[in-house]
Order: sequence, then structure tokens, then C-alpha cells
Amino acid sequence: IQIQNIEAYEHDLELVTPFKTSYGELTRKKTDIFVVTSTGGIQGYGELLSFETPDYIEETLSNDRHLIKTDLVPLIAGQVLYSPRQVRDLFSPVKGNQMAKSAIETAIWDLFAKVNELSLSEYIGLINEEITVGVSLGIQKDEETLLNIVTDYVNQGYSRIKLKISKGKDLSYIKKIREVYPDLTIMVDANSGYHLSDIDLLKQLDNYRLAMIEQPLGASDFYEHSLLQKEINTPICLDENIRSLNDVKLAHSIRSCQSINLKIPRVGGLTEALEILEYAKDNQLSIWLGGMLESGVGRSLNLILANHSAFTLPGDLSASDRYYVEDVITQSFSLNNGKMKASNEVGIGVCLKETRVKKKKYL
Ligand code: OSB
Ligand code: MG
Repeated sequence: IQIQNIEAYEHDLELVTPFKTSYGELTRKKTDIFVVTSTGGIQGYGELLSFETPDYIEETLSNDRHLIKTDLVPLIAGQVLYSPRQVRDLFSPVKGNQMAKSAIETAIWDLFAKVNELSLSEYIGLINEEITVGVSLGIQKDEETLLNIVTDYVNQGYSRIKLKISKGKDLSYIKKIREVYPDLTIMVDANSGYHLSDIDLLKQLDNYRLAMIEQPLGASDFYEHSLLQKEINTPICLDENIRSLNDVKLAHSIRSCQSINLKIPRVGGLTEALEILEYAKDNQLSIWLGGMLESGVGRSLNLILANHSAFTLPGDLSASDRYYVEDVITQSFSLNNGKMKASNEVGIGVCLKETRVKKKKYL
């Protein structure tokens, strides 16, 4: 196939509740839905997930919009594509900027599945089943507030809870939740809010039977995480610094972590994500699917990939009602006995709502 047209709808979505992390608070999220159209008139959808500010990782939405226009689109315009797996190599002259690449690459996967009249699950070779999922909860003003929120999500059926932590809003919060829920799978995410010098505090995490701590140290660090992992029993999971299969190999070989948070956008798309999953499986490395507060477009894709047999734990993949007041797709994903199921419709299986948001032409 050849790509004839690329456009993006620029949404500004309101979160159901503010999402606070060690680096900041979000009440809304801008998200661009890319629509890639083939010469045959078939459309694929992909979501651009970078944030407005470079506080999670360095990539930003405005830079990505620019880069897609000036650098990525010219690399695929006019090319004859026979597989979505070619896109990663076509984009290889551009270094980094994985989320920008992923927006286009995942749209092209959707497009190829649709051209073949298959669901993306079938196209990749995955079987949709009921998936046990988890929820990621932002930092709260006090322990009691967090406990009420955790209780609400446990009652909804979530069996794996991730708590965002930051310096000063950590041990007392974790202790409170662990006391009330002795058997709950609890993990924590520091979003690189600590330093190696906080080792005495980090060692105390071992008292709470946490499934893991995500990215305690630097957002691009591998070495200090490996030193920390030697000193604590709580498994370390890496998120921010995992941009490629090579990063997973590095982390695994120097023992920076015992688990990987895999996010499709953070590794540049589905081709790289699938290779990482194969590597994790071959090397018995714990891996689970992370989230980027996706709208329905990104979440539908995540839910499809969540069927991969390499995943060892429920992901940050929650029902639609946990995220936005209004979504960009006509369907919604709900929780059924703690589980969610991917769409079996063609491609990623979503219909975009009619919208009056700004539309930008890229090709
Ligand atoms: O660190 O995993 C993270 C959301 C945005 C940016 C970074 C992270 C997160 C989450 C939420 O934890 C996961 C989700 O439910 O989408
Ligand atoms: Mg994280």
C-alpha cells in the first residue's frame, strides 16, 4: 500500500480526577489522533501520547507535532509498504522521539489489519481473552484520602493497584494501604523522584511486600538502579529509561531491574514492543503493560497487545470511566469481574466520534 493522506485531530481531554505524580499534576491531557489514509481509502488510527511538558521524559507534544511534519512524514510519503514492520526502519534516520514515531507506526498497523479485513489481534496472531487489569493512582493529600480511593477501586474489581509516590508521600501511605489490604498486589511508582542517597528510606519499602518499585532513580539511569537493586529486596521495575529492546537487554544484563514496564509509545511503536516481548519471554524477564493515560484509541491498542503471552502481571490498563469525562471513540471499555476484553472488530476496532476539534494536515 501507499499512504495518501495524514491528518491529526487535536483533542484536549478532561481527566475524571486530577493525576498527581512526583513531578507534577495533570487535570487535562492534550492528545492528537492521527488518521493515516491509504491510496485505497482505508484509514488507520494512531495516538500521539507525548505530554505538553518534558517532565515524564524529554519528548513533548509540540516538538513531536513539528518533527512528524518535517522529518517523519517525508520518510514514508511515496513509499510502497508491504508490511507495517517496515516503518521502524524507514524512521531509523530520525534518532529518538519514540512517541512521535509510534503515533504514525501504530496507525499503519491499524491500517494494514483493516486492508486485510482482520482485527489487529488476528493480524498480529494474538487471541483476545478476558484480561486481568490494574489501576495506577495519583498521589493524594493524605493517607485517608488514598485509602478511600483504593477501597473504591478494589470494590470495582481491580486486583492490582499501583500507587504513585514522592518523597514525603511514601512510607506512611504504603503502610496505611498494606494494613487494610494485607493480600492486595501493590506496586509503587516513583517517576524518578529519589536519589541513591535516599537508600535508607528505600530500604524500608521492603517491609510492605510490594510487587515492585517503578523507576525510583534517574529517568535515564541504568547504573545506579543496578546498585540500588543490590541493596533492596523489593524488585525494581524500569519505565522512563526503556526506549528500545537494547535498553531492555542492558537493564537485564547489568541487573538494573527485575521487571519491565512496556509502553508501546515509549518504545516507538508495536514492532519494537513485540520484539521486547519475545526477548522477555525467552529470558524469563517479568514484563507488564504500562499506560500513558491513553484515550480510547491508544487503550484499544494496549488491550489488544495485553493478550501477548509474555506478560507476567496485569498492566496499567483501566476501564474508560477511570480516565476522561469524554473520550474520542464511540465505544467504551468496562471492567467485568476485574477483567477487560479487547475489540474483535477490524483493525484496532474503534470508531472515532464526530468532532469539531482542530484538524491539522500532515500530508
Ligand atoms: O509512570 O507509568 C507512569 C501515566 C502517565 C505518565 C506516566 C505514567 C502514567 C501512569 C498511568 O502511571 C497509567 C495509565 O493508567 O495510563
Ligand atoms: Mg511509571
